Amino acid sequence: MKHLETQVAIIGAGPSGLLLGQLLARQGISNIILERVTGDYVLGRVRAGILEQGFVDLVREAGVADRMDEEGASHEGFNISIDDRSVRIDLKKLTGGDVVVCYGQTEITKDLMESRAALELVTFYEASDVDLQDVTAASPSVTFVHEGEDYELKCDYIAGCDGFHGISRQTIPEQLRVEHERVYPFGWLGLLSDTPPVSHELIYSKTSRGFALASQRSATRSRYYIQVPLSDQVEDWSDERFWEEFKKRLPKRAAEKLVTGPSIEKSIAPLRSFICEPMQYGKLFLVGDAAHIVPPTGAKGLNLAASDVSTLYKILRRVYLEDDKECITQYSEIALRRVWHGERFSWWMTNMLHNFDDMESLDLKGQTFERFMDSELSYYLASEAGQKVIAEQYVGLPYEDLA
Ligand code: FAS
Ligand code: PHB
Repeated sequence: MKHLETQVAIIGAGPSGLLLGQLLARQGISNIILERVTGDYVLGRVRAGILEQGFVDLVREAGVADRMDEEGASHEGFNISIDDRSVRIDLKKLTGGDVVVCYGQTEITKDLMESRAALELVTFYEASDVDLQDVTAASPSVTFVHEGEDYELKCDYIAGCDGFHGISRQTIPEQLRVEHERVYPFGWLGLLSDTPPVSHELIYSKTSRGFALASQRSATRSRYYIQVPLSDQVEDWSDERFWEEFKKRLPKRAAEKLVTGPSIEKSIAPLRSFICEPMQYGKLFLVGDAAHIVPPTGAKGLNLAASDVSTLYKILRRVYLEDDKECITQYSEIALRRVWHGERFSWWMTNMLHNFDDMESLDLKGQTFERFMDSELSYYLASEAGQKVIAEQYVGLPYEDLA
């Protein structure tokens, strides 16, 4: 058994773990990251694309914003269309100046990985059998296997940044966890292509055929989604079938401009709302997808992970730089307040924009539920007050400071 020590053990080298590790290192707080798969595998997962201002500010504070500032695109608005009627949500005007940045999660992760390597910070990729020990004791530890060697990593705190399928959440005793979940009766088929985006701003499109989203990664790379039944497999969808269906779900003016091409990535993501309460137990803190999942309709998943990182970073900075150990009790309450707002917005946008007509929903037949949601969406789009409600949440509610 090889013995190691650090101040903060981080489980998972996704955006949560890498961003936290970078912020802590810049304050001289030592940390070691344990990641189950290879760095290339992490980079191969195509996920989020929209960054709230809070996330952008945190990336700048982490000192890895150069490429994001150069290649990221500032978006001052986005569009919601119902069949062929489009309404532009003017984020900048409705929020008094706030916007979002379009820059892929893959790129952020790459920038963080490169910076971590340049700083020679320790990351164990392909670490297996990761197990959290004595998380309620004064000195917790993490055991794992790497390249056939057994390790014990002693630490002061553990940040569980290991996503929905990680080990950290399961370390909180089941009888102490309250888990809220809503699984949606459809998924998102996503396609990435090196084709010019159909619109310079995002289009969230609700049609009688189902939902579609036109997003992007750059002026030459598009990211598109369509709602599909949960029973569909990605093999059921050739590129041709995707383009034909996607075009039918776009507003006419956009459909006329659609440039198609071969997919460079294509996958189906299930949609769920999930929250684990509390988000901490002893010296263990759950961060990002390890604690919560949102349907991507509100572009909140990655952004909620960022606000968790911000709260935990502020706490650990106060613990180590001001010797204030009491403040750790604030984490879960502060993190959950913002997470629930993000969960509600994502649930609301998902209900308003998707077709529920082929399933029983809540206590209503799909068609009836859908008619309520049509009315809800039309009401909010028809007034500046309603659009302001959407805009304020889309750009991201403010981060909360520690008491
Ligand atoms: P991640 O899941 O990204 O990272 C967790 C890491 O922990 C992984 O690298 C994993 O390998 C590792 N790990 C797991 N178990 C471990 C163990 N036992 N030991 C060591 N390491 C372990 N969000 C949006 O805002 N917009 C989107 O369009 C969007 N699309 C998505 C599509 C899909 C298919 C998925 C799954 C998520 C999507 N999300 C989207 C949400 C996504 O961006 C997450 O919010 C984001 O990846 C969260 O980052 P992390 O918390 O770091 O978790
Ligand atoms: C994306 O670009 O992947 C994206 C953008 C906005 C969303 C979801 C996904 O709401």
